[in-house]
Amino acid sequence: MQKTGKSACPLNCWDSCGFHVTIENDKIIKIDGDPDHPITKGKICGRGRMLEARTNSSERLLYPLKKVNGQFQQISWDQALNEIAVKLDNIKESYGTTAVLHSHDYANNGILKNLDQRFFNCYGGVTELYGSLCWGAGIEAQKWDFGNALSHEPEDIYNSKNIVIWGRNVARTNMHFYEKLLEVKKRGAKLFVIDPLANATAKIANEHITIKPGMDGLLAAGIIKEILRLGLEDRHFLEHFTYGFGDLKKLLNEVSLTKLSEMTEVPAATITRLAEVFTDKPTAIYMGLGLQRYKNGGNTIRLIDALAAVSGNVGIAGGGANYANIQVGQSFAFAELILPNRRQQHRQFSIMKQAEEVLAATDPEIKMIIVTCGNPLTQIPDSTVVEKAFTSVETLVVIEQFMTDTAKLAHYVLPTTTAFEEEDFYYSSMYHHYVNYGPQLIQDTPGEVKSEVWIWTELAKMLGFGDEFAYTREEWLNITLKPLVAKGITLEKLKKTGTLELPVAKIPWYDKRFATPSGKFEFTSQLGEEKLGSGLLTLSVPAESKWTDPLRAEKYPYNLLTIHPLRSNHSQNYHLLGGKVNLKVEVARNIAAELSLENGDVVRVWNDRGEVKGIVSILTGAHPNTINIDEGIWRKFGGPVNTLTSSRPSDNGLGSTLYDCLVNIEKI
Ligand SMILES: Nc1nc2c(c(=O)[nH]1)N[C@H]1C(S)=C(S)[C@@H](COP(=O)(O)OP(=O)(O)OC[C@H]3O[C@@H](n4cnc5c(=O)[nH]c(N)nc54)[C@H](O)[C@@H]3O)O[C@H]1N2
Ligand SMILES: Nc1nc2c(c(=O)[nH]1)N[C@H]1C(S)=C(S)[C@@H](COP(=O)(O)OP(=O)(O)OC[C@H]3O[C@@H](n4cnc5c(=O)[nH]c(N)nc54)[C@H](O)[C@@H]3O)O[C@H]1N2
Ligand code: SF4
Ligand SMILES: [Mo]
Repeated sequence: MQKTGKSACPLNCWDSCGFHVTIENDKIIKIDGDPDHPITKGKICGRGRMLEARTNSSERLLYPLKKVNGQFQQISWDQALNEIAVKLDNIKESYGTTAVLHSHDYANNGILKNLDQRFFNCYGGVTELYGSLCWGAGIEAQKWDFGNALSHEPEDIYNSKNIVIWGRNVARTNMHFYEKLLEVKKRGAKLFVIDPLANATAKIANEHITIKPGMDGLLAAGIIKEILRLGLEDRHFLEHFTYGFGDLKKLLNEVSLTKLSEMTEVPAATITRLAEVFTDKPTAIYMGLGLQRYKNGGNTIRLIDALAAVSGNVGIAGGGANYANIQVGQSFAFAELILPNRRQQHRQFSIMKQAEEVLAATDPEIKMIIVTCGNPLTQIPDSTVVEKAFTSVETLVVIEQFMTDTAKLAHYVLPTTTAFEEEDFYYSSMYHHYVNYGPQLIQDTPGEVKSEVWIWTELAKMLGFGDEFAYTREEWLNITLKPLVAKGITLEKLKKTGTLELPVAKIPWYDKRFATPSGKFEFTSQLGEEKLGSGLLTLSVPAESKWTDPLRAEKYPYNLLTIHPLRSNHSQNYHLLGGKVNLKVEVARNIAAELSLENGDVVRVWNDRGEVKGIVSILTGAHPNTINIDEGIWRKFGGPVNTLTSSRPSDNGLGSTLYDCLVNIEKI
């Protein structure tokens, strides 16, 4: 018998969609959008639909595995967890708990996925990761400028006269925002896209401005310079609500528009025209995460924030420097869930540099790595070093749904449930502010897969802190919702409606009271000063460019972007696409012309970190000297592209520099 139920997409994505799932005989048959969801309104993408294939796939991991003499053998849960618990106990005794590294990312947006942190804190505190491959540089930047990284509610787009999509691949990565862009454009709003690639969003724009990768901060500086020259700045805002504007003016006086145009490779006349666009208010900026994955990423976002401030687009309807919406995640009771105070020892590795840090660690050495919700072999920069590090430890435990490149290296692989096999709620701090409920729709889970909540609970019992895990799912979910109950958000209501609006600011900073030390928008950041010795804005450029490293730029003359794939969420869907997956090397026209490359040619792309081979596809409208290879590709399909990328952290230490990468290319 068929029945349908509401659920939600668990994937790490801007959109956080509501689902309508069809089930027959305890099996997922089909996934559609939930038409009642206020934001996603019944539409979902192929990655969401593919969760059906993900759940029903014959390639799923169904039993605990242990590697014996280089081969995986099926073992019982009892054996797997007992052996892991004994190792954890011994490590604690002999080396201290920080000899364990918890390597994770955010492959699943369920709130209870964070219970891994509770487990490690109660164990005594392990080596944890700090920073983010994804958006770390920009989040930190906005904390310096505004005090937090907040976005306007999705409906506010209807108030914008001009919309600038700055390095966000909306049509591909944020489909419901794309729908809105089509709508507001029809109503007369003007759309500008600033991006080195002529992506599908650029195709619907009134104007597409291509730029040399990593140079967006300088473009923002140029636009501010022109706004000031033309006398178009918002003097009232600058005078009353900002701090450090004099420092910015001084910085801009040091550089000419001609120089900024030369470095950004954006014509000076375009920069002047953009000054008029930004001051023809309200103009909204929607930044993507691509533009901050550079050495200068934090400073880039800060200069774009500064542009929003100088042009008077901060805290007004239809404006905003929209980047992320951290207030969504900040709504829940995290500390009660993860118990940070329980840890007795503590060590942190940078997420970008975790491999190098594992290899270098001495006090104590890393004896065990436990991987949750992540696939470091494909997703972390400089894969050669990642592989070396992850094969160097005595014990690697990977909790997974599939035999990924990372799982292949493990000593123990623990098979876990998919979203529809456990109850949770889902949210994303990227775009909209609704939390979605995901019930357990499948009762009889395949093979011996277990939820992570079960895994942590059992391990906690074995290690003597079972009390900290003696809660039902309902109780766990209620703990996280505690701060919201007074505002009418309860689990009961969420179960009934499937989605609830969180009580967050819809037009951030409308009262012009900022969460910075000065209470103002800070062009010169006091937090930056305190943390890194200087909070001044700079005219910094990427680490791999002709301006910073001419020798490298001569050897490796092309900028490599590794943007997010259309049909996969990172590495999660490639193996489910059916047919052969090829590594596509997209090259700007000028590269094809210079090297006589044609569509379909097989090429080698390399630098001093590694190489990949793939098939040429020539891009129209891309900025000269730009190459793109989509990220997430498994080794068996020709990846990982992170063989080429650098683990260097961003300027403020908290972001990756995945797109700050020079390469060479040749036909083979
Ligand atoms: N289909 C799909 N959707 C996804 C994901 C996925 O894997 N697949 N992943 C989700 C996740 S986790 C994230 S973080 C988001 C990311 O969402 P986006 O920010 O939209 O995507 P990215 O691929 O990170 O960034 C790519 C965009 O930035 C541009 N870009 C790169 N460098 C520069 C630059 O220097 N300047 C400018 N102006 N633009 C630049 C690229 O050309 C591209 O258009 O997407 C989410 N949605
Ligand atoms: N070169 C390059 N590298 C990048 C990026 C880029 O743009 N370019 N983007 C970066 C960004 S923005 C991000 S967010 C990261 C994402 O990096 P990851 O989060 O590591 O990537 P995913 O492929 O989404 O997921 C990793 C694994 O989690 C597993 N998984 C799914 N659900 C669950 C679950 O519930 N429990 C457990 N234990 N496992 C689960 C999946 O099977 C998958 O193998 O990649 C980063 N890496
Ligand atoms: S991946 Fe994103 S757009 Fe696709 S269904 Fe999930 S939340 Fe929606
Ligand atoms: Mo991400």
